[in-house]
Amino acid sequence: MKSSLVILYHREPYDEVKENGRIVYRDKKSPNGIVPTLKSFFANAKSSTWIAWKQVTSKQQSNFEECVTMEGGNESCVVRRIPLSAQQVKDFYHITAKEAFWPILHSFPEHFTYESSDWENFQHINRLFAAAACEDAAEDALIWIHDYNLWLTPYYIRQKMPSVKIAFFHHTPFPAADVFNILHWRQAIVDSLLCCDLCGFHIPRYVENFVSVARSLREVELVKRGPVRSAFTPHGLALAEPEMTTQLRYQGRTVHLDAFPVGTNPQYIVDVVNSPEIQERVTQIRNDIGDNKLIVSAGRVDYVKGAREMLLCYERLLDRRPDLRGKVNLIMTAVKAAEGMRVYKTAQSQIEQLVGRINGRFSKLNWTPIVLFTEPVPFQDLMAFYKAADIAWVPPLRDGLNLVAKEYISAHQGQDGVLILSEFTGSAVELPEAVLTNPYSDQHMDECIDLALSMSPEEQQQRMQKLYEAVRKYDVKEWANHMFREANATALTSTPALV
Ligand code: GDG
Repeated sequence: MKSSLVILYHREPYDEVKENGRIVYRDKKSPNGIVPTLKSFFANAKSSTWIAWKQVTSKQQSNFEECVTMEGGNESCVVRRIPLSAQQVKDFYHITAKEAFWPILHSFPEHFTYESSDWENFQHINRLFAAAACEDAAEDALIWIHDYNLWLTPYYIRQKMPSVKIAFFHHTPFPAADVFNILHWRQAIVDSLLCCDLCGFHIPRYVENFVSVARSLREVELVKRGPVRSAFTPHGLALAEPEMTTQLRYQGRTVHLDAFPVGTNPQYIVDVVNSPEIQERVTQIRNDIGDNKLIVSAGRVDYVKGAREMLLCYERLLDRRPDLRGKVNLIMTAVKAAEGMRVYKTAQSQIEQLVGRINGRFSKLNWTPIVLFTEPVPFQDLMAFYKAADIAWVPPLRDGLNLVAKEYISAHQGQDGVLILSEFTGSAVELPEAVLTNPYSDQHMDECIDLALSMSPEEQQQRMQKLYEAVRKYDVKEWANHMFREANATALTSTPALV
């Protein structure tokens, strides 16, 4: 049976475990994150395909099982893995994506490297994804593609399947035209995105940036535009937009545009932090640090995430305010990048050196200012850190959205806590009651940490209640539901492609 829903996402939706010498594809343990939500739609469709890539050796390639079903799953919900060699993965994900696309998407043109990119490999892998999708999709299927790694798949799919419905979601920021257009391959990328029925972004600013890129390169017609939804702050913030384009027309096709930010799973986080086991961990952490203020910072090592700026601010804090030495603790996860991502080496050593310097300068026998984890901490521990922390510090220089901010809010259930959030994250437009900070300004960073450390419990609660309301309303299920609603609605207004 052909699939009515095809999801293209770089990660597989299960954990691969070996049991009695046999490989079993088992449900992922944690229901947090995007994959479990997407998977519930995948598993509930009458017939569906999930397409991801899998690294294989040349020996494994010869008898590679491309299609698998999950343990206990519906036989008509198939996971298709595109087998890639280590070299293809390196060229595609570690070099072309991370050294050329990522810096442009995050408005860091100074990190952009053209020479090392392998565009042909990128095209080839996108073609493999598109061919797999076309093989499985029904004529009227919905194909949902995720992120810039698959930028070209809409084009390849559209060539073969003019009437299939294509929705694309960008998880990263979409930069202004004068930055995006640095990309040598900009026309091919934009032509492909213009083959979609629905192109989704986290916030209206990214939609508007995409529109200005499209208009700078092609004769697209603006069809519909209007005020942004009430979920978004329309004025006064770095990434605020009062209005947004919702329909374009190009070569006889209507392209719907929309902003619907990814959410988290607040109920699950609340259940975890309220469990006796985590409550005990939280009490233990609080007992260990006494009356000290606890700050948490979580994320991957990446120069866009602002860890360096945060650490320098923390160092200035301890320099400026000797009264705080011994009275404040920072727990930081800076999960190191996969082997082979040379672009993150400098960022990682910067973090390690700064943490070493700060701890070396200020530690006392009974107090260490920063505890750093470079390996991922277990999810339960992270939730205990969130719950125990007085402050979450989220300082990216640029971030598509940022889920850590939403997870911290969920863990505090509108009661207490302070969120310091960079204005340059997509989340800031949804969460204006956070302490919004400008990571490009030392002075502003200093003012924000001072404010967070001295905020009264009443003000904390006032802000957190509003933040919690927003996070609960736009959770990860609402994000996926929004996409399905909008993608289905496009059928009413779209005209099939001219072939
Ligand atoms: C991309 C975009 C966009 C962090 N440390 C640990 C750990 N984490 C988890 C957090 C959170 C996730 O990693 C990070 O999510 P973000 O949203 O902050 O960032 P990216 O990974 O860069 O994701 C981003 C997102 O896509 C969704 O569209 O928001 O802008 O860049 O869930 O909890 N988890 C565990 N241990 C850790 O040490 N277990």
